Amino acid sequence: MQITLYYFKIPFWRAEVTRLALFIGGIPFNDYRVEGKEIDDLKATGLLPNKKIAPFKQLPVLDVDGKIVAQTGAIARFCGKLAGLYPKNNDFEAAQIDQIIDTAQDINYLVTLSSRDKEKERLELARKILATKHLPKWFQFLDNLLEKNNESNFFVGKKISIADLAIWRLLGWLTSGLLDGVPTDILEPYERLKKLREEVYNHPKVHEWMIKTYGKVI
Ligand SMILES: N[C@@H](CCC(=O)N[C@@H](CS)C(=O)NCC(=O)O)C(=O)O
Repeated sequence: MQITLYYFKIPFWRAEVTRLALFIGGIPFNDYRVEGKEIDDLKATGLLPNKKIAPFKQLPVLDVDGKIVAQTGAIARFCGKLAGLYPKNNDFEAAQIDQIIDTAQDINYLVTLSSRDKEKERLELARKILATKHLPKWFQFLDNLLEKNNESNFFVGKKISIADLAIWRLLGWLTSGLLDGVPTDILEPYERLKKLREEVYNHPKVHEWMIKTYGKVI
């Protein structure tokens, strides 16, 4: 099977969940980072660098033996199954993982909404509401779900899944300081989310990927 993942040249959760799943699972893939004119072409024509159509003019897009599929969750689940990080024979655990990926989408959407205003004061207010109301609420929900899993420090069952990779990288973004108004210590009250981050960072393949791909742990 020939797999190419198209995404931008950044370690954003939408791509990193799949890149990491494939890397952990030892599945070879082409980690195609779209840049420059290729991004302009994608926006203008909807065409990927391989001249195939990105269905929603957005990335990530996965090419599997010349066939295309889009949407972060669909791609992560497909690759998660290949890599053994998403169950093939346990529909309930699969749904539990899905609920986390869907939550990552919801949180991402809240950040997008808070970034829309170009006017400085309104943007600051939107970010303040994000950082003091929305994010704490969703972090607490996630922390509660982690507490319910007695089998490990991960979201579902005994082992790491695409749910953990998605939230780990999403949290990496939210605490990076790149989002004005969102403090880097915003995770401080959430012991289980902090533990989850630690577990994922300590995974030897995650560490190896970081060093190999970015030259450092990010
Ligand atoms: N619902 C899509 C959203 C993907 C998305 O928003 N991708 C962004 C980059 S993170 C993008 O391609 N933006 C370009 C655009 O929408 O023009 C998914 O889950 O993959």
